[in-house]
Amino acid sequence: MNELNVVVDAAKSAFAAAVTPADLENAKSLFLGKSGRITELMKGMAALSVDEKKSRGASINIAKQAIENALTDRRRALADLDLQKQLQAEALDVTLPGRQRGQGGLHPVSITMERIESIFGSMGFEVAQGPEIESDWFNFTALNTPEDHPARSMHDTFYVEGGSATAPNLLRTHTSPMQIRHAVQHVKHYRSLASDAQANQELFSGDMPEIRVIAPGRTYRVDSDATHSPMFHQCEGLWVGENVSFKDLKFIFTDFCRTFFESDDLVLRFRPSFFPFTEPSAEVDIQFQSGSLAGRWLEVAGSGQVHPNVIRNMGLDPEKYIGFAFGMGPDRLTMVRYGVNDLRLFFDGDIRFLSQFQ
Ligand code: 2NL
Repeated sequence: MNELNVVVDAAKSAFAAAVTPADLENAKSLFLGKSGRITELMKGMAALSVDEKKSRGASINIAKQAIENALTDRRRALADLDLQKQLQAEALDVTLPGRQRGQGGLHPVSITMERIESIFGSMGFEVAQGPEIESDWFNFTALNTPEDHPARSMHDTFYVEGGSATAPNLLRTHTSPMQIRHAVQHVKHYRSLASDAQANQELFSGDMPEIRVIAPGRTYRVDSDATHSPMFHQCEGLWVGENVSFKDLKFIFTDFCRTFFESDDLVLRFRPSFFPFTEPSAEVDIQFQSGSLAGRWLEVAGSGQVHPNVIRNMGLDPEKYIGFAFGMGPDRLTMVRYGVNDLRLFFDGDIRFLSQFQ
């Protein structure tokens, strides 16, 4: 092998051994620098004849060109390698699933509340919502609850600041106070319409439209175990008119239960009971005739004919007006509908439980 090829090969392997651009520039100067091998070979031509210089010079130039080409190739290869490394380091795995925002949904008890509102709404009932901090009057006295009733004790009810010394404010223990508020407003509204009509000699009979209302919402009692939570939900219903009877209550409540539980294979039982605000009073039990709950009586509501004292506290004459009322627990209805056995699951906020209802 001639010595020029040896130099070119040496340069190629020096360039190949260089792993960084700095290595490569050092290797370059060994061959192409001021005192590099090629420069030395050029200098060595001084003693040659003109003809020899021509052919030797041409050969050296070819060798130099080959070295320069090898250098350019290696520079490009190192730059490519560098780019590859950088690309690898900054690589994004586009097949990874993105970070998604979890989609929210309604709480099972809220689903029940919405169903109750929509079913009673379709039967002509208004929905009344109001304060969770109530006065003693609306929560107890207006509802014919005696001074010595156990519900009025500190053991059963959360009392809060406000109100009077003898009758402090409280967290409502049922949603009936909202129905009293609604009834009082309703009565006032139609009385003022009637008196305006009379003053203006307009044609208005003065007859008050029936009160048909439900009051859904949060309620509070000092109670906490597997089937009682200090905060729970209630939905009460009230129907007052001149020609309302227990059969109307039975009819709408039967219809409600069959729609709510999506089963016509279901019967109701009205069992005599006692509440201070109704007389007579009855517990409402339901029984499925088929399916996994068949044969068991399940208590779903309390009900009764509104006590004359309560009718009077609405501003109405109990000799003329008659009312029917009921109260149910949406938490319990939700447990029955979905087969949940512990009430506390509704209030623990565990996403694994709650997401099953979406
Ligand atoms: C129960 C008992 C009941 C009522 C609620 C009511 C409301 C007014 C007047 C008279 Cl404004 N009564 N509500 C009547 C009977 C029973 O609920 O055990 N609820 C879960």
